[in-house]
Amino acid sequence: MVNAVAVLKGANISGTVKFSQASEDAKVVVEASITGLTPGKHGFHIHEFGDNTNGCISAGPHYNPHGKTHGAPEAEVRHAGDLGNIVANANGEATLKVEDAQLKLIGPLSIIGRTIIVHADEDDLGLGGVELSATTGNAGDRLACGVIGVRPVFFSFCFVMRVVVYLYQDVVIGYGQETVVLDDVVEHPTVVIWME
Ligand SMILES: [Cu+2]
Ligand SMILES: [Zn+2]
Repeated sequence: MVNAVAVLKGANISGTVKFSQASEDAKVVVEASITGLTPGKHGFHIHEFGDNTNGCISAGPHYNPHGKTHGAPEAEVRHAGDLGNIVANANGEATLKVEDAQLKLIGPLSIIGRTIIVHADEDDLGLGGVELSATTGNAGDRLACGVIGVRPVFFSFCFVMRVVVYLYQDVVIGYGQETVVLDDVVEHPTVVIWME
């Protein structure tokens, strides 16, 4: 499991985008929460570089390791970084939860260290019929961006306790007892209790 996060910052916009991938061939789960947008659709992409020295501009073009043209997230022909649009409600708040088969956190095509950007306008998903449709979806200005970095993997308290009990089960079973012959009864008695 690899987890990542980007903190989006713009003039009036803030938000977080979390990513996780269980294995290199698994889909990447993307969960975004953004505030301060104008209501409606906003282009949402991963751009090639994690370089924000000149603001979101220096993040470069859409991340496109396979040399394809711009497209919708569900299209076969798309940039790997094409996540389509995120839709803000009347209060300017947008949330998104998707699973994506072309993004990677694990392996040579990892998006960690690249930039995620939310745009001023709607991404036309390559279908707008103008010159920029094929490269950017004509999504307009880069309103907010953040570099995707490694996020720690947290386990629940119960999960951690199960692991501890499993590792130290012989100690736990033997504590305060003169003779312990539990192995004949059930192989991992304490684990059975904790799994309930
Ligand atoms: Cu973009
Ligand atoms: Zn694109």
